Amino acid sequence: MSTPTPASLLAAARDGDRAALARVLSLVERGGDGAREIGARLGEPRDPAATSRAYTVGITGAPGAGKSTLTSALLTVIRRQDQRVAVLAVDPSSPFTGGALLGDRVRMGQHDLDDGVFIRSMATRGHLGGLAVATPEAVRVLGAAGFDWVLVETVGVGQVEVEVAGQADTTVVVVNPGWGDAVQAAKAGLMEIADVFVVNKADRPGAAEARRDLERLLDMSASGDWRPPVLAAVAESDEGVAEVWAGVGRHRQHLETSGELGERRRRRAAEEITRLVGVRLMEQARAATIGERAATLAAEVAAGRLDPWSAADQLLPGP
Ligand SMILES: Nc1nc2c(ncn2[C@@H]2O[C@H](COP(=O)(O)OP(=O)(O)O)[C@@H](O)[C@H]2O)c(=O)[nH]1
Ligand SMILES: [Mg+2]
Repeated sequence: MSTPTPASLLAAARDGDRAALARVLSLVERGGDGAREIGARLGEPRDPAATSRAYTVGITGAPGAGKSTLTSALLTVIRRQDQRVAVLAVDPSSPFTGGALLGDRVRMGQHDLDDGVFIRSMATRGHLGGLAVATPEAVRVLGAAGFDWVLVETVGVGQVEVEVAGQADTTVVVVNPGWGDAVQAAKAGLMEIADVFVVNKADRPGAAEARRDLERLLDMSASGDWRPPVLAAVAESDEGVAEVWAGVGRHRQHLETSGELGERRRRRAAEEITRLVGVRLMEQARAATIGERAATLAAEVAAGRLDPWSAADQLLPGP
């Protein structure tokens, strides 16, 4: 049997073939030529509306905050509204298929049999650009495959993770009760990207204080005409989860009526292009600086016979 081409896999994924969809996402994750071909094919959709159809919701916060539990609970709410939803779990430390969800077999069992739900863990494959490059492409693939919503779970620590989290249309930041969680979130840069705050594990002491801390931080930092609501939830028992989804809906409506959604997406597209140009330049830099000639120049610089600027000029002339 011949290997299917990226184009034929994408066509099958668009027609609802879940195995093909999984393989397309693997290509996107791996980067390189396969990812490039998928990207180009997505740019020429049979149905021009198809690729921009999915609305993305980022769900971010510290490890253990309850992001996967909340995401899983949201799936139920979204399915009740008869919308199709995909999850990208970009959390290398806890794959979505493990941990929280294995402890919740009944609920996930339902989703497993449901072709309106698609769940996928994404991992870095070590290629340049990694997740920051692969995630938006994966979201487009899922949009083309007919999902109305894509929930992207990411850990909100580290620059790349916060960058990925900020790529969503609406970003939900999950914190927990307990001294300093709100402050930690602020330090990680999450105040800037949060559209909705959720104090999850509100069954534990300190939830009211955590909400107050966040409101105070918002008093200092919030600007513009959307102030992120600060909601409480117990994701484990579905408490407050419908309200979280309603908060996301209000934010979406705000973005759509103000025209900011288009603006956000254009800004993200510009960032994505910049990132791809950066990857290309890094590839050129790597290609130019390996090999015998580079090694000879390095020896010259080490011996003090050449300055590093001139060596760089010889390998890759500047503008
Ligand atoms: N007490 C309590 N525990 C929760 C709640 N939501 C999630 N958990 C637990 O917190 C742990 C981490 O949850 P998980 O969803 O994997 O967190 P993630 O790392 O942010 O995805 C799991 O043991 C969950 O069962 C909640 O609302 N209350
Ligand atoms: Mg998780």
